Amino acid sequence: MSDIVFPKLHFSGNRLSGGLIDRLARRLGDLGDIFSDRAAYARMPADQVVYEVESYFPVPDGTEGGVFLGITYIHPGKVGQEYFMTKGHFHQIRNRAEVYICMEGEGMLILMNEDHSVTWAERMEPGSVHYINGHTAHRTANTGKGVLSFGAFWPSDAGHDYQTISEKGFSKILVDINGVPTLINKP
Ligand code: S6P
Ligand code: ZN
Repeated sequence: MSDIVFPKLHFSGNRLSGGLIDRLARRLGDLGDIFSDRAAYARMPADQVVYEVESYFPVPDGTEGGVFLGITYIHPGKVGQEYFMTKGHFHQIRNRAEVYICMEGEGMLILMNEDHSVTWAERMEPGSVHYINGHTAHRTANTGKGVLSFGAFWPSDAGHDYQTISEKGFSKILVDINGVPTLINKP
């Protein structure tokens, strides 16, 4: 299999091209269970795009030994005081790690341990590199006024467990308190 030639991709600063790129958009209507302020959520348009992801999957999902990559673009905004953010997940194979590299904007990488007892956050700014250890749930929030974009690189057999986060969430949420992104216990 080592003789397969993979295309060289190109990242323009706001778009990935050159290969078979998978594109998805997550709208408020797709994210009903992640935001805490239900009344604020109900007042917002369901078709508003919260984030977009461009991914490159050079090998079939589940292949051991490959690497996937994705660029995530989170738009600025809040639901109530909670910043626009990704759904968040554990990897299906829990010990699979991941690396994020922030390219544009301001944000926070929110992390939670496997038994949900500890949630913490790392600040993202252009050039910041984040190693996400296995067994750690991860989600990102845009705390700035422009788009937050970052690259992600993860093993092709990692898989995604969204169900656990959908049912239990993270133990803390990231909210704007007087202009300062602050982690607080989930109401
Ligand atoms: C994949 C990696 C990212 C996220 C993306 C969207 O392992 O962590 O590419 O998929 O940031 O987040 P989510 O939680 O909706 O997949
Ligand atoms: Zn991941």
